[in-house]
Amino acid sequence: MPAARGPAAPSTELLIGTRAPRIVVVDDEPSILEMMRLRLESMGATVITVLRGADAVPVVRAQSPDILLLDIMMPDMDGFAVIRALKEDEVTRQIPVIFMTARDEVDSRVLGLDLGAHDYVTKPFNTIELVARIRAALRVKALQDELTEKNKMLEQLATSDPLTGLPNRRTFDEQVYTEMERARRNSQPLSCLIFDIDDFKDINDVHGHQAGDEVLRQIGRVLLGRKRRTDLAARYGGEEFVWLLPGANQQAAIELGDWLLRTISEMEVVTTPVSLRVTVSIGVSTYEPEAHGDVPTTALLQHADEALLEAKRTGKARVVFRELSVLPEPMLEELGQTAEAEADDPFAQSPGAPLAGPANLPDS
Ligand code: GH3
Ligand code: MG
Ligand code: MG
Repeated sequence: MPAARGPAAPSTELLIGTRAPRIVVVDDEPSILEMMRLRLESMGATVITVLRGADAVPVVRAQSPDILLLDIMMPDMDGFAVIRALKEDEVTRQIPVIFMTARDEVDSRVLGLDLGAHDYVTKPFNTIELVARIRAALRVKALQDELTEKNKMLEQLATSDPLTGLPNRRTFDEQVYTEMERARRNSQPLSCLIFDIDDFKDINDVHGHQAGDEVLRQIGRVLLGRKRRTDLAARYGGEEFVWLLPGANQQAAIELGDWLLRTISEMEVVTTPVSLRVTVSIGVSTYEPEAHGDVPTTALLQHADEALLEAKRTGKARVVFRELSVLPEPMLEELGQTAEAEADDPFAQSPGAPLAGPANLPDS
């Protein structure tokens, strides 16, 4: 469909910096398409022409042009229907649309603008006016793209940890909620590992903060290298990490905890002037929807954290599993309210929640 031929010496009137803008032109009249192609290509644009209204949406989706020039009156699918479809789609919503209409009707212009068109031009075209309007639309598109890019960066900053590149606590707290819901719906287990570097303060004190940072980065790489696509591994706090395992039952989670314990303790962290070794303490808990029913969203992490404290208390460098407690209905309600009130602190101990005894694991 697109043809890359152009006149020998194209002008640069439409260039965005040094980039040729991509323009899709939709019209049911072949002679108009051809004329637009020649004109716009001669000004430095890359032009894709579409003869049928019904083809416009898929072509725009596939080509993601900088702007769309759209005829209104077309037999199979008119321009209004096309713009409606484009505005409904997240991916194509931002692309500025300029309506082209032969008719001098105010009504259809108004409707077009109301449907989200950026502008309109009237056939037959005055070239100078056409170019000015296209340039204005391209400027808007460039600003929008810049804004989208910046928003992406802000989103990245707000949701991930710059040192390790892992998602941060905020992301984890949001995701754990979704994953608990999903586990419940699908009657699938959901496990959680939370671990903390042992005596990390000493490492900073003895070897310096840079060395400590390198330990954190290397642990981040271990997690990124091993985690499954559906897992969520995050840096939860200073030297604390969490790993959420959809589909993993108690046994699978404990095995992974053992693997993590071994891998980290065998890992050599190369820093100048020395290489270091660290150990971690790991707390594990598993939510089995069929056994535990509706528990508060915070319960899984809370029990894993209890297990982590237990691991620290009993000598560090170990994995401890803690069974999620099954609560009678009235207590659940109470706990539900408590969990909501203390949503900011998922570690908050809920009053009156009896916890099952820790099931300690064979040392590895
Ligand atoms: P425990 O075995 O009980 O966990 O003892 P610990 O020394 O690891 O724990 P503590 O809470 O006393 O100290 C944690 C240390 O982690 C203190 C803090 O300065 C350090 N830390 C937190 N965030 C970072 C970081 O981003 N980089 C570095 N280098 N250190 C950090
Ligand atoms: Mg027409
Ligand atoms: Mg620590």
